[in-house]
Amino acid sequence: MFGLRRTTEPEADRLDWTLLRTLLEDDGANAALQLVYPNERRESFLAALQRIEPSLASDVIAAGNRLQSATELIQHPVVAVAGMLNSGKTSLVSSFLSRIGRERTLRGVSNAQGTHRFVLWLPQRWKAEPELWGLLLTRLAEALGSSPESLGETADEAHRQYNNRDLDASSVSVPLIATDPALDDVGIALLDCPDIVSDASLGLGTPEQRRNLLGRAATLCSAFLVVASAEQSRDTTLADMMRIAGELMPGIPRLLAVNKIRPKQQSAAEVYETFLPLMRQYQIDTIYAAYDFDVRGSETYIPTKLHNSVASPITRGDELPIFFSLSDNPDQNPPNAITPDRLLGALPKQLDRGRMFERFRAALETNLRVAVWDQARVRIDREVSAQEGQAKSARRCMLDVGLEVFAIRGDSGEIERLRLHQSKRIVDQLTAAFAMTAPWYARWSVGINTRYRRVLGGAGDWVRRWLPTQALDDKVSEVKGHFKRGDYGSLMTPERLRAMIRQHAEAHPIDHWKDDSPWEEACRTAIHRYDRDDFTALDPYELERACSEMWSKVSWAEKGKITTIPLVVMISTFAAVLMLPLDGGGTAILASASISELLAAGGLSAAAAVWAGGKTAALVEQQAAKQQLIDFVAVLCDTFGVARANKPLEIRLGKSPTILPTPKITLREPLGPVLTNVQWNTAFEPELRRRLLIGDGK
Ligand SMILES: Nc1nc2c(ncn2[C@@H]2O[C@H](COP(=O)(O)OP(=O)(O)OP(=O)(O)O)[C@@H](O)[C@H]2O)c(=O)[nH]1
Ligand SMILES: [Mg+2]
Repeated sequence: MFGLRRTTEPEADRLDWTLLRTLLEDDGANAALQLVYPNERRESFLAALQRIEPSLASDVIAAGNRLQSATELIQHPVVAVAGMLNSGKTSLVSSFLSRIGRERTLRGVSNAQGTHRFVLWLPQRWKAEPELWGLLLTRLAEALGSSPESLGETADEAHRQYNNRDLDASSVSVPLIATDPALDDVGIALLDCPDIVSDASLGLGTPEQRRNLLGRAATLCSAFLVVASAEQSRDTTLADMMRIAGELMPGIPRLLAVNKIRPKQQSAAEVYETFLPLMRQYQIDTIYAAYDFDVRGSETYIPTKLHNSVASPITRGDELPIFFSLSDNPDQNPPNAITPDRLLGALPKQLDRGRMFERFRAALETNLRVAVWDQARVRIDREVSAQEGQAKSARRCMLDVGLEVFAIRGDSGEIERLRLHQSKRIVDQLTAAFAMTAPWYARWSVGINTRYRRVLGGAGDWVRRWLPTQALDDKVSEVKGHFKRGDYGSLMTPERLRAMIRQHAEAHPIDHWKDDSPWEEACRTAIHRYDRDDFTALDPYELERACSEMWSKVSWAEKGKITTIPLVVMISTFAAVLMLPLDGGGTAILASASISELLAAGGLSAAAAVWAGGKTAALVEQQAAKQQLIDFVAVLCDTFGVARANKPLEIRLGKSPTILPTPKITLREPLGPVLTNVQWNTAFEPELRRRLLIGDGK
């Protein structure tokens, strides 16, 4: 799951939480994320997680702290004693305690004797070391989410706490702690857990809540002992518990204690057989068993004389089960003699502390790796992809709007060519180029003189000075009529832009813009910005060539007289386009049209046809139109708070795919809601793998 990890040299292979945490909190060169839009900055892994899903951030930190403190608690293992309802968990724990300790535990079959809190029994000696004690309490509180409470010294007080009599369901998570001198020599702590099936109607926590708590408590424990009674081998809760232990603390030893065996009903060998499948499925290290002390005939089977634990001996009156490890060889189980080392009481002495700790630490490392790599990283990645997806959708919407404005489509909807935004600059260029290249007989009617060729840069002024007002007025209303009716070109107002965005957003949503976002203002601003910032120009040399070609094709000689279209009509058409926004009562109008559409709108259909067929004309016009289209899309993205695409967009123009140029128009501030664009910092992942000790082959 985590690629190749060397298992030799354990020291070198240890996951260092302090080192890892530094990386997770780095918001500099090794930061996890780069926020590229609206402002470039870096964000650390933990900060991003905190922003996206705070609970995962706490999980990561908790898993890290657990690993850290485990190292400090290396010599002080805790064994969880969990299991089925009434199976004898508390009895098993009691068997390790002194007589006084046993009296403080609460045992019994009725609910009034049930364990409804987590009770951690610790060697008394541990309390004498304040630093150790503090660490233990902190860990316990961290694991269960509440600070522990001391178990009462008197039996009555302790029983009330065990049974959670005076409190409510929420205190299931407040652990109880007690010390016992009998555990000093045992050298381990025992965590007596409540069952995980108790009915929620008792007001003592739902099974769900208890299961969850057991999982959290499991992270404290370097071994897991599950208790069941002999007839519970097929109970699914038992398998559940084994699974919880395995999933939450992978690799730590799992032991099974089968209680209340009745010799008349089952032999030890049969018990072994019955639990064998469970043992195999969950890699249970050892099965312990205890005969029911309360039934006639058990006496010969219970190994009472072998008691070797430092705890008080268990005698018949104590009503405590005596567990011994089951052998797969029937001859080596009671009533035949067993050796003292097979008693559960001998287990703590036999545990290989070094090995146990290695497994414990490995489990906590795995948990930390899962929390960081499988959960947190995946969650952040999901967020990054979701944002990228949203940005893509929004950009696509903007491109479609742009195409609706700029594209001239054929019958089957394919894009034949692109229109030009008829900016002042473009119109001036057209006026100048057509005027400069016009033959003398076309120019004659406006008295244009070759002298003007050099000064035609300011065509607008020239137009105003030379064109008769009436002719211009007529042309304006004619051209405007065509644009308005949609015969030629397109006129865009803020209202139309808004309608277009809404319509295209149905297929490609702009999720970050809501109904109450400032649509009107944004649409007005976008049009205004584009009109002001669009400096696209036609290639002057190519334009001149295209114009000359056109003039040569529209002029002809007939009966000795040379005929051509009058330049004055053409120029007044161009001038009319510039008047459109003014005539609309404001500047928030964009007129776009191809040059041939423009000529046609001015009534110059012959010129329109010739221009449309010209190769140079198409080239010079399309080049500028592509730039204008992508600049328009960029302005929409800027205004609506979407990062511009980081690679060129592609459209189908005619029959072939065409890569659009990159936008040149000035980048401006977003005007309403913004879709932040976040990306992984490429330097981060290799470093994270290194610190998590994950190979590259994942
Ligand atoms: N007959 C018999 N009773 C046993 C044996 N072991 C435990 N008990 C009894 O079973 C009852 C339940 O034992 P507990 O130790 O309280 O069981 P528990 O698993 O802690 O129970 P909860 O905490 O309520 O889930 C007590 O009355 C014990 O005395 C046994 O081997 N034989
Ligand atoms: Mg109990």
